[in-house]
Amino acid sequence: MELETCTFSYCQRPEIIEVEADILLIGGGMANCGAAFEAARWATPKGLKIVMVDKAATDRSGAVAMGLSAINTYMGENDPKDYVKMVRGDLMGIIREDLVYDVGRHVDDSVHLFEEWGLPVWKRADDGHTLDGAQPAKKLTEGGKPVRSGKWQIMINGESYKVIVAEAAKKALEFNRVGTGMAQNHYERVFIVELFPDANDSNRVAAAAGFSVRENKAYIFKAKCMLLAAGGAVNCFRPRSVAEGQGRAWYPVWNSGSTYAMAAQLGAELVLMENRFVPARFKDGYGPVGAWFLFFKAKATNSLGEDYCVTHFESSKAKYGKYCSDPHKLGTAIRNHMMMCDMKLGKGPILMNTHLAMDELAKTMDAKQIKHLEAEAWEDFLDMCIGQAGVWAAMNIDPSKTPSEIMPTEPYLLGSHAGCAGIWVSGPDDIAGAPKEWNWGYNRMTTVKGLFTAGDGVGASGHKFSSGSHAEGRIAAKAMVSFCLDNKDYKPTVKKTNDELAAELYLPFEIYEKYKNYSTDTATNPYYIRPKMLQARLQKIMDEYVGGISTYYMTSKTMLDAGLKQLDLLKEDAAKMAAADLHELMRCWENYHRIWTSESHARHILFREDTRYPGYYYRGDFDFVDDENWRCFTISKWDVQNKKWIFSKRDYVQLVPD
Ligand code: SFD
Ligand code: AMP
Repeated sequence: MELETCTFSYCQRPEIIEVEADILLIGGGMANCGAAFEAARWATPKGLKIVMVDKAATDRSGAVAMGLSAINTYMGENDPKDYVKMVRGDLMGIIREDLVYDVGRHVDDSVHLFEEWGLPVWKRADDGHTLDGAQPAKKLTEGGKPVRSGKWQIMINGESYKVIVAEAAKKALEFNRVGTGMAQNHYERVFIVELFPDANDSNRVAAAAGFSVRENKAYIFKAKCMLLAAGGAVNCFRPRSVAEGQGRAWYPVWNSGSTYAMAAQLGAELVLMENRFVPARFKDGYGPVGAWFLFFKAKATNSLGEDYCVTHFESSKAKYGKYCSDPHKLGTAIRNHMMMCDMKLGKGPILMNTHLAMDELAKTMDAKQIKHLEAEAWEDFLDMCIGQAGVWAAMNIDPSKTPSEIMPTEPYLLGSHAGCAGIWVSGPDDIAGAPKEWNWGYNRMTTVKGLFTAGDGVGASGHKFSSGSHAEGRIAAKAMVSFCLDNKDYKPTVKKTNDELAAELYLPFEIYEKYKNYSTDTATNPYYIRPKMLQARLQKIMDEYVGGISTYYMTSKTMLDAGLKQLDLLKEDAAKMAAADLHELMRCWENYHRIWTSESHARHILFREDTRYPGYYYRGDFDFVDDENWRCFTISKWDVQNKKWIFSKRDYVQLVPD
């Protein structure tokens, strides 16, 4: 196939801006807000420059954009070792225990900072009642008792959670900017497309190229080290939402796999990319269920009133063995599996019995307290998933009277929630029993020199959530400051010229302008494909062959082989994507990142010959959990020279006894 090139013969050349930094933060989400805060403290006195670049406005970017109603990881009275056990159990026995422990021992400090910065944390009054954030109470650091929804989760008034965390990050960046004499060190609405290796060392990161989604400007950032924390991957699979509702998803639609794709393209090792997260969510609005299960103590049942976690317990245990041997500790994937069993039997809709839960809680309450309880029920969604409150209002659902349907969603790829896809990283150097190979000098550095990650980027270490991602960003930031001090004389150099890089970024513009008059409808053209159509094709392939909703998450070698063939064709067509404006240009590059992420996911599922995560995906040809051969890390690496994927297994090592 003849490849198109951009010579700016048809589209306008952008202004090219080169920015130099010591530490580059790619993404402005929870992890990188933590990193900015932490790095500024240590880097500024040493004269090290920090730059943050976010595709959106940091105040409302990433997964926490809408806010959250709970912080899902807070140790408090718990031992981080128990946290490791919980994460191991939930993720079917394969995690990097050094990384998880490291998050556990640091996470509370981030939560205490959030409260210090103004985030209202609910407290338990002496009489046992709930004091929401508006009522005066002692802070956590002063001995205030949080309202625990579950063992690890605490309730917050979190509509403005991200704004609060971003404010601290922006202040830290400002401190660094003034302290090091920079003109600007926070770039919003700049989408990073690709990372580039150093001209003299192919395994070292040197530069990141991106473009403004508002102005005709291309950016080349050069840095000693980078923290790639651009979130997880959404919209790789065909979503349940259609037509008028499309665009709604549970995880943030603007996290398009940039983290995994850009790391893979550089040759960084990825781990457990077969893992995905399929959350049970309130139907159509994607409202999270945790607060309902844990805080309101609601039960989900099938339409006959049966509890699927009871009726399908024995059969699941017989099939998937020890990972569902304790009815009180069923992991997220296995709970999904049991729900799906009933759905396949036609026993849906599956209902969250909000009304029964509220009746039960109201038994010990007076009228005023009941009103407060009802407000809490609505606030759960108004704080983090406004669309779900909209569905309730539109469908005349009063949660104290009517149950709501829940559904398993389309799959998401992420490393910070109840999933663990991601990048293989160096761990802390002080964990007893951790293999030497798990630490190569700098905490959270990937296998590419100078490239770090955190939050959704770090693989084999789920259940960090918002707070753990922030803490992990801080951990990485400290290591990055050390890295800079150890590499003081390093000057990043890139093989390609800035002009060549800008031409690559703007190629979809050139294609559009060159060919747009070849048809009467600019959406349909023999010479190009618009990103919306390409995305639909990607989603259809992933859905039908790689275990999406249309096959009830089922796939197999034959299906994956067929899907991978189609992905190859899609990649050819992707080189002909066309963009009419800057927004569409971003859509094109998001799709490239999604395709890389999706291919890696499919190839990992193919490599792992067991059904490690029933309820997330099934291999019809290996429908069992095989601990003897597959309780191990699966590692992939894109061989940059030879342009092929290389797969291997790496030993799982248990550090915290059962
Ligand atoms: O209810 C580029 N999460 C929850 N965490 C909790 O602690 N409690 C909850 O209640 C949680 N729930 C929840 C959660 C998420 C969502 C969407 C909902 C409900 C509806 C999870 C956390 O939010 C999540 O774990 C962390 O936010 C992960 O942090 P991080 O930093 O890994 O990702 P991010 O925050 O999404 O930030 C990504 C950033 O990258 C930017 N970006 N920038 C430049 N170039 C590119 N190419 C880029 N691509 C992306 C983004 O703009 C963003 O700034 S509940 O369901 O359990
Ligand atoms: P969710 O709202 O589903 O994202 O879950 C929020 C938190 O609650 C996460 O820590 C989940 O692991 C936990 N959680 C959700 N549902 C349950 C459940 N039925 N049992 C135990 N923990 C749950």
